[in-house]
Amino acid sequence: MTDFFADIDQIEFEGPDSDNPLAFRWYDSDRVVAGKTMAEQLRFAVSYWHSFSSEGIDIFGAGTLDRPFLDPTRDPMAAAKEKMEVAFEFVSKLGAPFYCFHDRDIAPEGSTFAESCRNFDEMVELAAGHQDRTGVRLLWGTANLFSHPRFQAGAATNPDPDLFRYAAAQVAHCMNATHRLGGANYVLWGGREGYDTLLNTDMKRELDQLGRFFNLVVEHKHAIGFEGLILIEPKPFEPTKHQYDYDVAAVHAFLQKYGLENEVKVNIEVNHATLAGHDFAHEIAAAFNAGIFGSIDANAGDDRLGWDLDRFPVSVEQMTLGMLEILRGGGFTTGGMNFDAKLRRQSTDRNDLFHAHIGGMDTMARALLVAAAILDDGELDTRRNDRYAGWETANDITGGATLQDLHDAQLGSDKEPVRTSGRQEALENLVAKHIERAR
Ligand code: XLS
Ligand code: NI
Ligand code: NI
Repeated sequence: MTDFFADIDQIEFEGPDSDNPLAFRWYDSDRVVAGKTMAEQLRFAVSYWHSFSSEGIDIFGAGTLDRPFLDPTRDPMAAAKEKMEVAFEFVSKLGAPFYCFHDRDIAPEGSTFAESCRNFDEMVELAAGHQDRTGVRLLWGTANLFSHPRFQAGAATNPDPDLFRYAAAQVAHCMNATHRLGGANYVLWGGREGYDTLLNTDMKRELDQLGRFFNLVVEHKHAIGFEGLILIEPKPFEPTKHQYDYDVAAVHAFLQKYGLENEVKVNIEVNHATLAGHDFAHEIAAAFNAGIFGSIDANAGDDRLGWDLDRFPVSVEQMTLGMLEILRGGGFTTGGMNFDAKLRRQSTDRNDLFHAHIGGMDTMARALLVAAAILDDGELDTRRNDRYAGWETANDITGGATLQDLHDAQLGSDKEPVRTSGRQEALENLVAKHIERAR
């Protein structure tokens, strides 16, 4: 085991009054909240790409973070092995139960597909050893079908069938590896599955290709006996102007059209919801309504910047409203909360990675406590149910009245519908009260 984070010991829970910046104030893994431990409710995962495979580059400048194993002059496999040791040191010291990766995060691309597979297989065996040694588990794996220039026009939706074949092979290999590592789920993020201009794009054809691709993925899942969920991660745009997996509603319609609605669920990312013009909570509720809720990429955007900022979550209120929908829906099964979030480019101390995750985990843990308190108290749900109370006696509508029947009945009645208050502000105050009080 490395001592890359030499001055960090195991991060422990110390409670809300602690002043130790390297302790949890809210995330108490064994504490039971809403029927399960916090660890079971939240199922936190560290994302390998932002934390260990990215050095803080932006479009204007070079990397700023202290990640010596990303030095391009080093032997790629030796560097990948060191990176993996650092990753497992970090996740174990943090006390997160899971991690997530793209194939290319853990192993370098080779000069041929076969060499890439060999590199990856070698690193997967090492990961299996690290998992056994530390008890850290894999929440999900995914294939990177967007970084290499070969994917400039997408993967499954590429106009060139050779690219479709290449992507299919890469996904099969990554699914096998995820299965080998006991991964709880497998994720497909659209990457470059979308388009920039209709001048060169046959949208109908590309959507059919994507439907075919996902059906192949589902068939492969069953062929290898993988029991986790297959998850699609919706995103409205970036890198392409129009991503096909725009939001939960678009993904649900797509899944129904291609016969996948009982096989594939969604991985909802907070910042992607914001980019689509939705609240995080809306996307979660939409997914539960459609029966396709799976997992969460926990991060945050910025109200004024319209791109995928991947900040660590800090808003207890925003996350509370999301957690409320997750608890109402029954919580996670095999999904969890992956911190698809990265350090700001000036956060250059090694320990900043701990501060970022501690803050994110405490924010989500606190949101869980507040959401559980709101449901336990019951007033919010009582008020919501009361708004619909009239439907309990609306037997004419539910019992088959025609439009003409409703017309005739209204004509013979002098009853005016009575308006009642939606009480939004009072309900917002109710949430604020629980945010203040939940401990
Ligand atoms: C990009 C996505 C990506 C996926 C995994 O915006 O969030 O990081 O989560 O491929
Ligand atoms: Ni994202
Ligand atoms: Ni994501």
